[in-house]
Amino acid sequence: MATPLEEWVEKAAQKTKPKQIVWCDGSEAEAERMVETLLAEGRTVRLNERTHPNCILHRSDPSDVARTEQITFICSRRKEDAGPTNNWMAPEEAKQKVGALFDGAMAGRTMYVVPYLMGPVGSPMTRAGVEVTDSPYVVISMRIMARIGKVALDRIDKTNEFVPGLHSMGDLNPSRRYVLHFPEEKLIWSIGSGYGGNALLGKKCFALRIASWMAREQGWMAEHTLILGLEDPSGKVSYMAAAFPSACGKTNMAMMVSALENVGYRVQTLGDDIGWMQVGSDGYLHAINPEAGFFGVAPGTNEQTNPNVMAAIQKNTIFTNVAMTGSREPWWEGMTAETPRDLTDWQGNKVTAGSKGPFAHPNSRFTVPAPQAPRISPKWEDPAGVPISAIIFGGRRARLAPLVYESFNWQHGVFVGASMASETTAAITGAVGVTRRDPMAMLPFCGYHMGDYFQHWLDMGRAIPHPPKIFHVNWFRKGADGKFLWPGFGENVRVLKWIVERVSGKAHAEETPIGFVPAKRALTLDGLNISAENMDQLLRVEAADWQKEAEEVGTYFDKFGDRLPKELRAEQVHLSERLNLVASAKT
Ligand code: GTP
Ligand code: SPV
Ligand code: MN
Repeated sequence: MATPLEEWVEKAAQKTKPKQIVWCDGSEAEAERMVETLLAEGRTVRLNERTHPNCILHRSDPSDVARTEQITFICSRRKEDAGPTNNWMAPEEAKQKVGALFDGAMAGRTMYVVPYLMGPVGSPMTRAGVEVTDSPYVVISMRIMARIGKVALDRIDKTNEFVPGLHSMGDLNPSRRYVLHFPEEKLIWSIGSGYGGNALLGKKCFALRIASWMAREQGWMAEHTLILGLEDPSGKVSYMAAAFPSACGKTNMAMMVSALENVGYRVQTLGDDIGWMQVGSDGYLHAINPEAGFFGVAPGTNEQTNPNVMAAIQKNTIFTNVAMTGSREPWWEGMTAETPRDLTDWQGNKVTAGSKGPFAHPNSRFTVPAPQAPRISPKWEDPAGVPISAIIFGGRRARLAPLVYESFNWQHGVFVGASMASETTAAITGAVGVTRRDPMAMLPFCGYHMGDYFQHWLDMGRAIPHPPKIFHVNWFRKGADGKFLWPGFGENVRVLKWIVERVSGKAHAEETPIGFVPAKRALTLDGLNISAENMDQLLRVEAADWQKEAEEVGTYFDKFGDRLPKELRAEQVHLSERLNLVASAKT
């Protein structure tokens, strides 16, 4: 008798009509066969075997270079359950309309069946998925990003539980591109894209959109967070999860080489994009990284900004849409001060004297196995996860938000997350640099009504006996000259140190209407060449600007109607009142 998995694969094959079906085991030999297929297809090349052993460069279709939010839908039975921040399509309509595109979509092609686990083997938080795809690039990417093959099949055989995901490249025409989620059925359909979060279905589709829905049903959290450990001079490690929007610094922070290593503060890497969190038997919120690799932004990465990333991606790495030097090494803007001669751009064209950059796509990326991170934490695959003592929200705010502030308590921290905003980046198709609200960095990833999601955060706070403290950071504040005020990257450890010291009640802070900011001299700035004036600007809380912000947040909250938790409205009103008090004290 056929298993539920075999039945589902059979149904997918009947619809898409591939010429053959290959069940993937995740082996080295299989990966090698995929690479051979990709080389023959002509959009992939091998990189320099000596400098970059077992590395390839893949060039995606030029119309398919980032996550596409306009064609991403939540197909819940009721429209109101998707909420005002998601695109919605009725499940029957979605199945008809997009089902037609899947009809015969794999004709003449191979269907690969990729069973995978999200989470470490043996963790109670781990879940299984199966992606069928006609893209060998997706298969080798999934092999790095998740645990695929036998480990996953074994689990599915035992439980018969898996999230099915149907993926086809389709014809890559953006007008026939769809990423659909059926949360009640726990089903994913994606067609017309072979790039990143659109196509690696374990990542955003399962581990965030479907998982956020599951998490609310089951009392846990699925969040767009890195996970790191900060080791102090005594050897104690404090774990933190940080939620920043796409291309706002998670990978870099998780893999940071600390500027305070010489005094004993080191950063350990556990995850760079997604955290699944559950209350542990010790009463702390425990986090696992459901992924097994990092899909990181290439541009801006170099030996100064992040030597750990540079070391990690020397081998066994897939580069996508980066440029290539004459000696077949990967290259991108920000890697070296000078553009190398004899460069090939991300579309495979020779760069000539008249060529205009950028030569690597701004959302070009590397896909690298997590264990290659030089400071991977010994606990990164701990089935129990790690206890989180701080949750950090952040984003790109050229103005307004100080370098760091601490919320007054969990409820206020949820307000800080819910009212977050950030300037858009190249990780998403569309305009770059537009400030938009992105609650908890989950705007594109929350699989249900955002108002209910806020309520879930509030409920979780009550369910965690020892809740993490909640902070907000901004590495991207700019001065009047338009330059970043803060050096960022490895220097960010100075902020993490203050955060950990606040958690243990040691660091000094000054109370402001928006929360606690570091008191004068509370941040360790030894060895950093930064002017007192810049530090003042970085930590300044401008009441007039914040009053405007509080009003805008109030208007934003109106969107959620009666699904906005009243606690958050109260927090917004209290913020305005505190700001008014400060303003009237001044005059
Ligand atoms: P996603 O994978 O899209 O979720 O992105 P991410 O949040 O992991 O962002 P990532 O660390 O890849 O950084 C994105 C861009 O921001 C890169 O170009 C980095 O070089 C840059 N960046 C990261 N951290 C800092 C920082 O502290 N300061 C400044 N100025 N730039 C940073
Ligand atoms: C993001 O956009 O947040 C990413 C990249 O992490 S992708 O996987 O393409 O969604
Ligand atoms: Mn991300």
